[in-house]
Amino acid sequence: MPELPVRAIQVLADAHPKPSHLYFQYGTAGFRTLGSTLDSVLFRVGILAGLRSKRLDGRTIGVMVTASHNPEQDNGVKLVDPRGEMLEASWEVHATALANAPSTDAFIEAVSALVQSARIDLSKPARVVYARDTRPSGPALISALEDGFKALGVEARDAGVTTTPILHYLVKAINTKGTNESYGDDSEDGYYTKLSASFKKLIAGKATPDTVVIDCANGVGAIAAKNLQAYLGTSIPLVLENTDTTSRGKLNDSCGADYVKTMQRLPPNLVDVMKPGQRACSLDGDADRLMYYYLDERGQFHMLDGDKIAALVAAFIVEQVKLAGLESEIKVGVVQTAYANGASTKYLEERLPVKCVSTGVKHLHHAAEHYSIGVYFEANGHGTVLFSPATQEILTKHEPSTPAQSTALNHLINLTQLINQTVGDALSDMLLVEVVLAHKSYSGVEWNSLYADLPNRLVKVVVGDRNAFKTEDAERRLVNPPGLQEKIHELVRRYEGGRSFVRPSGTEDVVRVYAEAVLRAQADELAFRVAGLVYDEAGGDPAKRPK
Ligand code: G16
Repeated sequence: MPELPVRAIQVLADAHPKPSHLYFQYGTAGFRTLGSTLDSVLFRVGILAGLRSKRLDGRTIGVMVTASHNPEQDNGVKLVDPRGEMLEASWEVHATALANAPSTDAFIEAVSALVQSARIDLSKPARVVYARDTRPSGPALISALEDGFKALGVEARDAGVTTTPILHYLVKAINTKGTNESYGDDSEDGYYTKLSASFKKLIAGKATPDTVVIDCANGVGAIAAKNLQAYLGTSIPLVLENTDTTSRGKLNDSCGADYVKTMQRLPPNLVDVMKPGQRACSLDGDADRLMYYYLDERGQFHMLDGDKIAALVAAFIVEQVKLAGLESEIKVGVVQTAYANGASTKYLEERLPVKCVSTGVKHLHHAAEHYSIGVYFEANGHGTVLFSPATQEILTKHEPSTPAQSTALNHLINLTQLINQTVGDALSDMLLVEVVLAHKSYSGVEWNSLYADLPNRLVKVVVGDRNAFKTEDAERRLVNPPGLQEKIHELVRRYEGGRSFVRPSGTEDVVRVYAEAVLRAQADELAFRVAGLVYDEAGGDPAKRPK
């Protein structure tokens, strides 16, 4: 039985010491904090990824180095399991334990303990594919990660600078290669070919979509969008904005999906670019989130967020399932989080089953797997559609009895190719939205009028210890600090259509407060009053109280 390469780990681990004063937590989207503090974490994740692969008989694990929508100085790392999904929850605990071992010796002990407890056969191969976004701290962190691979003897494939969804695609494509579940060629070319070919089939015979402006957040999405544009050719005119991936300080700065969603306004530099009625969308820093919007004739901004995307896409899929004559066999459902606008939940619940789960793609993804076709989107624009294996089989075997059924069946099959089912993918989702709009002959205006959003406000509160805030019921109720939920209830009752909840962020050191109400001023007031309660509870400085 081979032993752990203790000596190699020791030498290299000593070169990547853990900062003694920091605690790292594998949260909603992996480890995420200031890039300059993550060197030891990346080294250790290199080893952890190798062990995970050995545990899974040498299947390929993905490692993505990114901090997505966070500021440029942040960075992070997340692991991707063989089917292209987020790391299994039980291993998040191992990740946190390894990252926090205080010394090289303690780290080696933690690794040995993991090998024993998870019954890892060290004779198995370890295979990893890894990538990073465009952050300046990326190259140094990648080299720490590579030292981790070296220490354990991992066969590592460098996917270079690419988007999170492309890395997820590669992981699944590598692990399904040569099987009858093949997800596509395991290369970026395979990804672009799959998306563009299915898009072209889906819009064949429809009017060419109007020009779409894409705000690339000055991140890696700019590179991928440019590549995709070449594959799409003239099938859809795209104008790429915020594509500066090299100047310091530009990433996610006054642009990108998170800026648009939280500020509820256009990135300032698009003001002169967009024409009335024209559709535009924003990607985030690693291109897994998508936010659509347009300006009306009066120049007023209208946002089409993840909830609106879910409504548009779910209704279209339900319609195609019916047209294909598969209504009794294929059940479509939607998964949302507490951030979903109340109006969207009402709209969807009148049409199909809807489930609410905690924030974090992994929660939505798992819940969506329970439907034949599960549509999941977070309001922030992160989401996708999952077709269960049984559904995919029905689609390939079903024999349509009319030409109309045959057309709808082909649309559904092409959708399974267009949609990146491993994780939310801004570029794949953008093409999906454009397909549905082309089929329905909708502009942004018709899409937006599916339902009217309740005015809402999201506020961040900086507190001493966000872990003091604990929630239940899919984060809709606070159980700690004691008594605070009652005070929130008391406030909410005074607002017509009022709803508010408080939860600790898993990616930033803040507590988030969401509120909605029938009137804009009331939603704002409710959010700031609840934020005030949170701030007081956390013993914050009265001078910095949210107002
Ligand atoms: C990540 C997660 C999302 C989550 C978001 C915000 O997104 O993948 O599921 O909604 O963080 O999480 P929190 O409110 O806990 O900070 P991304 O795009 O940053 O990877």
